[in-house]
Amino acid sequence: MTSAAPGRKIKIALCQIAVTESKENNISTASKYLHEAAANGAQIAVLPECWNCPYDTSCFAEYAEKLPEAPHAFSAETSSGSLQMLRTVARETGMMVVGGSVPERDTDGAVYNTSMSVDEKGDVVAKHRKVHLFDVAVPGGINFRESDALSAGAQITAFKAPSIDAVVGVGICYDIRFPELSMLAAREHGANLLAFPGAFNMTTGPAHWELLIRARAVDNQLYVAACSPARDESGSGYVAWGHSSVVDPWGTIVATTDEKPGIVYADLDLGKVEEVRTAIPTSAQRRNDLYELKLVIGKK
Ligand SMILES: *[C@@H]1O[C@H](CO)[C@@H](O)[C@H](O)[C@H]1NC(C)=O
Ligand SMILES: *[C@@H]1O[C@H](CO)[C@@H](O)[C@H](O)[C@H]1NC(C)=O
Ligand SMILES: CC(=O)N[C@H]1CO[C@H](CO)[C@@H](O)[C@@H]1O
Repeated sequence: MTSAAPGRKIKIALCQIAVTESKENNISTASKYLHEAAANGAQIAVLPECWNCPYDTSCFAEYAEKLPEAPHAFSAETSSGSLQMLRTVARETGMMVVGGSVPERDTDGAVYNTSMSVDEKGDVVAKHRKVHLFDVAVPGGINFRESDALSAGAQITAFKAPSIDAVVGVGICYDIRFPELSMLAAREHGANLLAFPGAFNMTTGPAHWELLIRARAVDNQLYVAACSPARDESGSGYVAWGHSSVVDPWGTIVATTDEKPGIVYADLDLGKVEEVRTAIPTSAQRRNDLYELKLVIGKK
């Protein structure tokens, strides 16, 4: 388990960008936000879910790109324009980036909702394919089936970020509703920070967004950073709640925002993770003789 020196602060930035139908423009917007975050001293930045593409299952296949497996060393050329931007900006600025999520097309044609994380050298250090797909059919209400357009990932994802003393767990949106994923990132991988690119809507946002971020932070005693796209009420598309937020291991909201485009900054004191875990030692007092939680696949 990583333990940062007490008082060791790192700066995180959540880029709450407005996503439009033009992939090229979205890529250049994200690049602009990331440069601004780095110029303001962020050591790690998070992009929203689905930051290069409208959040609409009919768009996923069209916008999907081929993405390499992690780890993958920096190279000046990558077939994915979205990933190339992430790794170029990371390398130029020396800032780590949890690259939100984008639609990924696998060699067999399957499309995944995938988050690429790159370190400050531009190397891909983690790739998370959304594990829990969002399928709902409310009688007389909404009908949204991600599994019509996407395939599910099969791994819990976390990566070591030695330059900031962090182990970062990554989940995408709906993944935050499944406490097991966060618990395993914390317990099996030693995460002290969880990053969730997410796009809750105008019903689930006010009801559950903050609650779930705080819940995952408290039950795992670590930092949680959740990054949403900005709200766009101009068209017929998906309306995101916004409110990108960072919560500390005590459950306190350390930084948040409204629905507008912008960057949320927070100073994380990773020493606080150990402090809270010592004060309320739930991790040492588990009754593993009564219950069990274990990774079935994918332990690294
Ligand atoms: C990933 O899944 C979410 C639903 O939680 C969806 O809104 C989003 O558009 C998907 N993103 C991509 C890039 O496929
Ligand atoms: C948001 O999603 C929930 C859960 O699927 C659904 O019940 C609700 O109607 C949606 N709200 C809006 C405003 O689309
Ligand atoms: C936030 C932002 O600047 N988004 C850009 C995404 O791309 C569109 C064009 O399709 C621009 O108009 C937006 O400004």
